[in-house]
Amino acid sequence: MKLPAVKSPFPPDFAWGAAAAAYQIEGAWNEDGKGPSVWDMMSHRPGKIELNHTGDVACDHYHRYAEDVSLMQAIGLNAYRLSIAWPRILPDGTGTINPKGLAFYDRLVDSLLEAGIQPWVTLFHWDMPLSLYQRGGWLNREVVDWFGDYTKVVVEALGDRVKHWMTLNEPPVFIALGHLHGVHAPGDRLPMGQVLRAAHHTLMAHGQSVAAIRAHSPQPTFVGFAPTAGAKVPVTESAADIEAARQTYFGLKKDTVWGLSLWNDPVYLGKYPDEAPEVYGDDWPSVSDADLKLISQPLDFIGYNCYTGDFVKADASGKPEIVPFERGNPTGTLNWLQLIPDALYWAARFQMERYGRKPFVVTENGLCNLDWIALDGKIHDAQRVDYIHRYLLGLKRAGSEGYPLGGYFYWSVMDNFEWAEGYRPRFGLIHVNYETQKRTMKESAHWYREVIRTHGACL
Ligand code: IFM
Repeated sequence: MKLPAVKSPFPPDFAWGAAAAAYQIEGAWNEDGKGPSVWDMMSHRPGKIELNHTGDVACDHYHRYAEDVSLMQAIGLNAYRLSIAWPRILPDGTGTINPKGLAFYDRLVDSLLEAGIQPWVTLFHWDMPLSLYQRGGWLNREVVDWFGDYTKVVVEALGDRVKHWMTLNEPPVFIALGHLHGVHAPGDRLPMGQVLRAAHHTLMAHGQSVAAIRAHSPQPTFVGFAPTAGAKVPVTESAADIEAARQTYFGLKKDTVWGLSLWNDPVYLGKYPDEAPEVYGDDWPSVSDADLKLISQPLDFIGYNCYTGDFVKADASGKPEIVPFERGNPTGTLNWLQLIPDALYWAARFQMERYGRKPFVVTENGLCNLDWIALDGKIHDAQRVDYIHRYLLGLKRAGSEGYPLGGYFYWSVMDNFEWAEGYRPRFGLIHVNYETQKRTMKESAHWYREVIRTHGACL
């Protein structure tokens, strides 16, 4: 008897990917005409980054990209998420184009395509040109046009080969950590009113960039962005706990910009959450209909960077309550990274309930671990394997329940510069020896290869 074929929750064109970002891996910080970025400024200031590490050399990917692409091919990736360094293309942020900068991404994109790997390009992963910061950066409304013009340059150069685009990576992080808490570049601690104004400009710049991609791409595109927020997972699947988790996921809090709805509602629904003016009071910026129209350019997928989250329950009166982690709950080597196995299921479900059904793309997910090369020459990162496995099972459940899936990008393809924490946290599928630049595939890379080969059937 022939058994009926079981439909895979992962569609045939599912992107099995890994990600990285320009400043974290490229190095070559001042080569071939690149201008300085806010991260060059920040990392060169003594005491700002753990052990005063910088991205000056990083993984030297700028010179070693061919080897890196071969390793991606060896893992079997069919997609790689890279970011473009804005100051490599436009050293001053606007105006004169640096052809050598564009040529690097030209070579990288060609190598990826030759290796059968689709480039998914992020236009901004935090390295704003320093000269634009000196003109006000995200606080200056002109940033909307600066980012739109930069997008046009990149899309005109790469759009014949690149179909998949993301505008911004994790706007809540570069706005909160960079402009409110001062621990990421540019290192500012601004009052909340200014932070919210910068956030609004960021979203408008996203909209302008989407419009520029659509206007200048010579081929059909797949466009989105990559916000982040901790997932909220109900402790039980009772209706009350699910509702409590949903409310917490989309709720806003005064004095922070971490709420997912602050970023996603204007993008997908064309309006800020109704509660925003009340929550933020006098700090709330003035927002016009035209601004919201620009921000809410239709997107092709729901992107989401997801690492961690919280468990939530309804208390006796039905009010949401965060359930503290059990002592000893598994974490990464960064404390904020808690293991929340069902995170991707609940994130996909809650987001699609609110924003409609579009392919859900996990634009980042990963674990920083204590990885080193063992005496047998291998890297036994069993915890990373287990972490990815559990999160992918959550994603698989979402797919099995009919939520459309578009892709999964492990963060990161290789160990790299983890911002304020320097090179200590290792997230990679590939181990990097920063002294020799030797790359070694970790066990997780071999395991992920099998997941990709079986199109998720081995999960
Ligand atoms: O390394 C970062 C990345 O740049 C943005 N998302 C989270 C990662 C791990 O912290």
